Amino acid sequence: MEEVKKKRMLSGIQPSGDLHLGNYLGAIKNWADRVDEYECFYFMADLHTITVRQDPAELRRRSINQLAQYIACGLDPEKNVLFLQSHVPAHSQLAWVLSCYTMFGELSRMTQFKDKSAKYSDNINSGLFTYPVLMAADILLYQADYVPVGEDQKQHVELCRDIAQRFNSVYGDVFKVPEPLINKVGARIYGLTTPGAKMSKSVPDGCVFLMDSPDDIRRKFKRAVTDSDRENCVRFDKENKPGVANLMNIYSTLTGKTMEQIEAEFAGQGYGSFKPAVGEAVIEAMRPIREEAERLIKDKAYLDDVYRKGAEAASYVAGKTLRKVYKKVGFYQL
Ligand code: ATP
Ligand code: LTN
Repeated sequence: MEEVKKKRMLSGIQPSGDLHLGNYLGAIKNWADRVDEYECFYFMADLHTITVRQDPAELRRRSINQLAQYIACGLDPEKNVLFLQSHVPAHSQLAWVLSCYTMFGELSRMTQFKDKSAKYSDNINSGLFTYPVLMAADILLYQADYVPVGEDQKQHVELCRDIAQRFNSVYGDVFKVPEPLINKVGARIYGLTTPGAKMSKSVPDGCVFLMDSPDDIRRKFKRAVTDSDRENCVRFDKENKPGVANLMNIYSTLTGKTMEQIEAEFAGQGYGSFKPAVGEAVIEAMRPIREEAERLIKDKAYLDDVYRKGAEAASYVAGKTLRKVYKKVGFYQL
């Protein structure tokens, strides 16, 4: 029987902060679960991070620590291609070509550019502006079918599709036109102290980092915001009790229990027992991840080897696309 070729999935995360429970439940855990179905490429987008100023030592530390954390979360390097963007020069090379097929007006409309140029008004560099072109290169080099991203990145993937279609209309079918895969709404985790906003590293008090100690996690859950109606009852009501709903969502995702089962489990007990119980469930879920990541971080030779093999596998695929593009646009071949 003929073997069916797996569809290809690709995504990147900027190594611009430590990974948290939102990243894990909203993204990485789902990636790890998809490995048998798809051929998967995941990379650390270090080239993208320097669109805002980075401390070089911190960037270096995060680029390797994040790999350890990805592996510890279940992204097996034997089954997924894991690599660092700057190790594969084809990303920068294709980005230049694509920048000549991307319109100034298109880039001006990107909401991330507008947000970031307001936030970093003293450093509106051209990399911040052309960020989506590099992202399009990341995706198109691998002929990816699907790109799992958060809602905020959808506009960039759509621009990538437009660039691919524009290029293809001139030169024939060079690029696969990718589809964005947007995380389900249920996968959105909110901050423990700010249930109206997503869990984010910029609010560290309400953010559970994968590398937090059990004591840190306990403390954060103790301080979690529940609701203001003083009902003190564990009930799933997103509208009126967003804090409780968020904790229930976390608990449900980790234990597999339904909202009804959780309501029954804590009936008559109030938040005093519920909050620590969610904290303990998170501690237990994070423990093996943290311990494995700590072990891997000490094994730099192994991590370097993963990056080396990842870059090799990625370069092979990316190189094929880049050569085709160079030929199509008319660069003289030796
Ligand atoms: P920040 O913490 O500064 O808001 P971030 O952690 O969102 O940044 P990204 O690189 O934008 O970092 O996110 C990486 C992935 O994690 C994306 O797929 C994003 O959708 C997902 N993600 C991030 N935060 C959450 C969250 N709170 N809930 C669910 N998924 C999340
Ligand atoms: N811009 C994305 C990170 C990113 C990415 C990519 C995601 C860079 N290149 C290619 C998917 C595909 C972000 O900030 N989350």
